[in-house]
Amino acid sequence: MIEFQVEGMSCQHCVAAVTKAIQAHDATARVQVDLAQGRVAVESVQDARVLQAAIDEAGYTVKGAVDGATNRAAGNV
Ligand SMILES: [Cu+2]
Repeated sequence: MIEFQVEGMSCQHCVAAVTKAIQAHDATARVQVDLAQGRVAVESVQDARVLQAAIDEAGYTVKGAVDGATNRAAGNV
């Protein structure tokens, strides 16, 4: 799992926009947004840089990314 620190998200519309942007690159991605913390947790087989670019393209600013403890997302299911 990857956690992004994202600036500019303020409402459920933003949550939906970010989720859609990520799922456009990986339809099976699991996205959890914490509006109060400005955090987007993503479980995806997609590369972190691609996910970051997707969030960026949606109009939000990625301030940082933290790779989760175990990177199960990288393995084949
Ligand atoms: Cu919004």
